[in-house]
Amino acid sequence: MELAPGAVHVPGWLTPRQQRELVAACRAWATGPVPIRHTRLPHGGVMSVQTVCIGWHWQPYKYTRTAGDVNGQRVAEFPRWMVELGRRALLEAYGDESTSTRYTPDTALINFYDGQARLGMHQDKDERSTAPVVSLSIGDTCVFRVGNTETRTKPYTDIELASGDLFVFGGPSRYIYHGVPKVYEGTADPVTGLASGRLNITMRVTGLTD
Ligand code: MD3
Ligand code: FE
Repeated sequence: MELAPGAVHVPGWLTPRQQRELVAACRAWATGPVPIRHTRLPHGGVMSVQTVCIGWHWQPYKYTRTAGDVNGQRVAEFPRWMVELGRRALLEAYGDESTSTRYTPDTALINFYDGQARLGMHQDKDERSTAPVVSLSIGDTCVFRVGNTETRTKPYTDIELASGDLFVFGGPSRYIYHGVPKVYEGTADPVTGLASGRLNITMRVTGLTD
């Protein structure tokens, strides 16, 4: 369903098997060269969400190859299979073969939410590309707040994102304010391999080169 121009939600897009494979891959990245951590914000705050990045490392408010705020190591590479998954996601959401085959995400932010974690309303503006963002959710269901491009406050729409859901944000929705005000703890189906919590993978195009 299209929530706003360019914002397309596809419930249950990932099969249980794909979800299990993604959970396994994310586990390996979470314990890889740059371990998953609570990102520290420049003004002293700490995010309740835990994040690990691949391809490029995001820290507020830039992308680098190495994680200067964690351990200085280079992040794991962005795998080819994830580029293909991103293209299939775009094709599913927009149905446009030529746009999807040109889509080449080079980074993913992998967020892990326990039952208390939240993500405040924000825009994603650190990428130097206007290409769409592909979001995949696994595990506990959450409330996802889709706002507007002008303010971090009303008007907004609250929807639920559940395990296996795909969301693509492109076009006029690329710079929309959005956040995660609540996670419904214990709603995950353990067949995904996640015993508890919520995993969200967002693929992006940084627009950067080395
Ligand atoms: C709309 N993640 O990583 S996914 C983020 O569930 C982020 O972890 C949330 O917001 C999460 O920046 C929401 C949906 C999403 C992701 C990126 C977007 C929506 C977006 C970028 C632009 C517009
Ligand atoms: Fe975001």
